Amino acid sequence: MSQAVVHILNGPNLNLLGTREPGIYGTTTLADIEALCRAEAERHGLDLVFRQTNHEGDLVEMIHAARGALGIVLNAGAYTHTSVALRDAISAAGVSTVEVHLSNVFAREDFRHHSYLSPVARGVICGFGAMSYVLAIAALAASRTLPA
Ligand code: CA2
Repeated sequence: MSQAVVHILNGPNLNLLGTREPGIYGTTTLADIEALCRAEAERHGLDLVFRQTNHEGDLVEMIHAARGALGIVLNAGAYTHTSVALRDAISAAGVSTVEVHLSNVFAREDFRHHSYLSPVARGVICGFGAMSYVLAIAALAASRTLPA
């Protein structure tokens, strides 16, 4: 029997992690985060799809492509604060989605305090760096046995 799958989707500029602005985002690269996510997924017997794009429409397509998955872990980057299209895609896909952020967006500029995605997300995890992703995978794994 095939294993449940979780899609980890990353938005704009996250490909630059570890190379710029280490004061805010640290020195961990996106490849490092992928490795941590793969280890966590394996621990829970989950398959993993890990993707990044700088384009809003591509993120919409990636959310559509996750239909039927156990869950999505989504760091939509700056689109979190601007995108009705991503919010509609999450609602339409009907897949349990955990919004994640590396930084504590509530400790930053006011414009980062509002998310178009949070109201349609299953939950939100922010401020734990790469661990935000790992915690989100653990939460989705637990959701297989816990009530919604
Ligand atoms: O904290 C997060 O994970 C964010 O989603 C990161 C976004 C930001 O717009 C959100 O408010 C919070 C920005 C990602 C940009 O990543 C960079 C990485 C290295 C250098 C420059 C940007």
